[in-house]
Amino acid sequence: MKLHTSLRAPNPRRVDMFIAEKGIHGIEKVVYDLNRQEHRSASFLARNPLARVPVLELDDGRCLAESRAICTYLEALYPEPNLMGVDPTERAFIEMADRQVEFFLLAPIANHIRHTHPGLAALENPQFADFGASQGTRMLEAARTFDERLASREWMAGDRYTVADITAFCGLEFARLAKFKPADAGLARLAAWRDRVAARPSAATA
Ligand SMILES: N[C@@H](CCC(=O)N[C@@H](CS)C(=O)NCC(=O)O)C(=O)O
Repeated sequence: MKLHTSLRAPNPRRVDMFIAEKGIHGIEKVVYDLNRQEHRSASFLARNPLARVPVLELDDGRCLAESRAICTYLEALYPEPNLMGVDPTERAFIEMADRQVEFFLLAPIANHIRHTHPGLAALENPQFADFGASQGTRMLEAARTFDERLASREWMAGDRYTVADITAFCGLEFARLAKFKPADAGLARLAAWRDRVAARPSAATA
């Protein structure tokens, strides 16, 4: 298998952390420089016409895009340690938590940065500053909601570390580009959770 990916981007990092947590070795990496538009080359578009990384190329040549789909595939191939649930109920609740952090936290963070940060101008053209600012507000609202949620649970999906923690962490770490840190925003539970995730060896992937 080959992972088509890039450095310092939140969705590729989700898959990197997932692979690290699983202890999977031997997946070759092909790294694209997004700022140089390498992911818009004909050879990459043949793998994902939506021009987005990551993409996992299977040994038979088929290409799997979408971070969560890649994680689902790897979870099936490498069931231990389990990160996506062991029975129908747990799987559904972890998926719920993962989708919530993806759509309500990671997405506004990404939109906020893409539309306000000069470093992302090459990818998001044109940038809409007002939209970017409104997404910053959404990011803060979601961060507060997840901070409150962590009053009654240790991890995003409940009492154990799962894929939802990886998704939320990759989003929040990307938010540092916008100088957003849970601790600075007075979100003590989210900050403590972030430090718990950051302490895991898988967080060293970037
Ligand atoms: N829904 C996709 C999103 C992938 C995505 O947006 N990737 C970004 C990097 S984090 C990208 O490829 N950006 C390139 C661009 O915007 O042109 C997933 O979960 O993998």
